[in-house]
Amino acid sequence: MNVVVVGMGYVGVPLAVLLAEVPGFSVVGLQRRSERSGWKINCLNMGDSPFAGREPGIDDQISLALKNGFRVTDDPEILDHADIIIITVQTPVDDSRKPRLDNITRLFKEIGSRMRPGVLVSLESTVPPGTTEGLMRSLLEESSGMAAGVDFHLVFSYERVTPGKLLYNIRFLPRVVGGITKECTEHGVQLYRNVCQSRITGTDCLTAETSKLIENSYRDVNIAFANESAKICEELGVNYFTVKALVNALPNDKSNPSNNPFRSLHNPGSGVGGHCLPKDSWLLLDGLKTYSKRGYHPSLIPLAREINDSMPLHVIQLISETLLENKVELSGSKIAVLGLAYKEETDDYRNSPTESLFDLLTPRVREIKVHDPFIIKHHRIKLYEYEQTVTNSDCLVVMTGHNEYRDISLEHLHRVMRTPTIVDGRNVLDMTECLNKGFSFKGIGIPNQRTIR
Ligand code: SAJ
Repeated sequence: MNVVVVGMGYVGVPLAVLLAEVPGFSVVGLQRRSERSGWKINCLNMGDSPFAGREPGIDDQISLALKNGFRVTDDPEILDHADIIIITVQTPVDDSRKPRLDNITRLFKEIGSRMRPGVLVSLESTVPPGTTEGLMRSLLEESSGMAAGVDFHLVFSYERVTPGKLLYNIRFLPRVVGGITKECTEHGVQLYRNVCQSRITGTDCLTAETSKLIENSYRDVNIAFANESAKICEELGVNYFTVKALVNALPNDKSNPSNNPFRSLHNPGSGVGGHCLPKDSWLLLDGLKTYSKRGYHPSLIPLAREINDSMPLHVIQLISETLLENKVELSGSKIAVLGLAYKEETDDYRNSPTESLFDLLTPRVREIKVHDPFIIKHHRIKLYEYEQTVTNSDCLVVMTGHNEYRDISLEHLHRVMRTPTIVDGRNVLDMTECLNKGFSFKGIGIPNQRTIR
């Protein structure tokens, strides 16, 4: 069985190397030589992981895959011989929150012009509801002259990758497969049975596409609720994390304490980044616009996006407040930022809140230096060593909850900073300890001042 996985990113690489282990599968990764990702072709063919963050098991899985004949190419001719084609390329939204489907459109035309009868095409990239059965199906049919569901199979099956758990999530999280016909769905389910050891549910395309987007919009709304609640707690002089522990302690599943079907307050933070949450709500709303018969316009989901996108501004408010308490003007200050990645323990900085903070702060301060243990290079933000970042700074801002930031030496920090102030955007430092060590401290969700006696 010839399998082609298109797009060697956070979704495509773990899936391809797991499929390469399946007896009888000959797997090839197809990756165009783009400026951003072309380097992955040689990297993977040399047996190296393209991920800098911690990815348990990925190195061994890649070398095992190479032994099983896995390789990566930029030559689309490989599509001519494929029995299974899985598309895992990114589907971003532009600045006006419009889905950018140009890349995937070009790709589907190429696939359609090359694919053989009987091929199974599985789209994993997140798309607006209706895209698989609509745009993608017509692109494949027009460029192949074949009929979907008759001459070839077409499914949408969404990924649930999380940097740091790439292999685990594919193997052990439930999988949804939505086909344009029942037979297509069955073919898709059979494919994923080779890698997914959890429940695989068959459904239709539209339901699968909508489930993916509602799942991530649900998470985004929950995070927005945490962010708004944190601001309320700051104003009231209450610790949000104390409130969270009390609320989430409602009777829960005693046999599985971390599973609480009744309450699950999320964590507030310096913002919501990554490859999924910042865009998936907009993909959902775009699909709704296409299909909406009554012109329904959701309000909660877009508002949650605005709340989450406003968090870097809240961080700036905390920075200027704490500097003013120390008679330092923002305009003359030197800011030390810890964390460029969008979440802890990864090198992924796509849609990172730190990028927004950097853009908002740069014109308003004297200097801003950024550190991240997992990132050496960024296309427009210079990275510094920790010592260079914090020395002679007026405010230390924690933007990403990397584990190593939990152990920074406050004594050392107090010695090398010009003004000892801290703003904690990820609740990684202990306020009392910081205050005792002589710092001014503000944190998202941490009491600003005691307003109610
Ligand atoms: N975040 C918060 N508070 C929270 C949780 C996350 O501020 O309580 C922030 C993170 O710092 C990050 C952003 O939100 O900036 C996204 O974090 P995430 O944990 O949702 O991580 P992602 O983007 O990798 O989300 C993925 C999603 N998976 C896919 O769509 C493939 C999401 O559906 C999963 O729920 C999530 O992983 C997960 O739970 O691991």
